[in-house]
Amino acid sequence: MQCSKTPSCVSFTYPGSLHTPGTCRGHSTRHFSVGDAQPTLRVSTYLMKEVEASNMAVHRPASQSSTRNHTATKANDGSFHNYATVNHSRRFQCTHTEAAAGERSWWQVDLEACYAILSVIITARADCCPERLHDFDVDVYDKDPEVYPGASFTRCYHYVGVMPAGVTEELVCDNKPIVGRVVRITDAPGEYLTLCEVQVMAVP
Ligand SMILES: [Ca+2]
Repeated sequence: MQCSKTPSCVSFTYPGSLHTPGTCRGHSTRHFSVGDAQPTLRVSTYLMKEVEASNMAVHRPASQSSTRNHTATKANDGSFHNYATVNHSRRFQCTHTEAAAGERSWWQVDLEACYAILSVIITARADCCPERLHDFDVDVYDKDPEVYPGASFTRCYHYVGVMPAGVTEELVCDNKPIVGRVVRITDAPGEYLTLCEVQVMAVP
């Protein structure tokens, strides 16, 4: 399935400028230019519906490159616990892949429909080894790259350096909004990938 690249009704809450009022499927809308306030963005015009982005990832199908005891669903279960152990219960709260030299571990979520994706919010592990999550990519696909190897993607964000332990950080997509349905996070080579929660902020 291909996602339409020209959504007629999208909305976001980032800076920009409002233009002519209009309507879209019965909703009051305005044309909205992206890029006026942030000149590094590509300038595009969309017809806006007055809704805010919300997290579309929670409880959607998630998978990862490999599993070291802790499943991919831990990163979109709606829980923001970011410790491997809570009160010494040994109940791991986050995902965990294997690691292999030269291989890039990944985690992904299928939103099960096309959305206009504005940002991805990542909650990092707090109790150990933050250095494993660094220089990673956040990419948006029209279709599941597990099923369609080599599927094209649009890069939402390239994170430079190490994500600090335990933080929850919003990564606003470059050239937003990006229309797609699968969001994949791919770590630097040779690392175990652990994510405690991933929110995909998007609108239909
Ligand atoms: Ca979680």
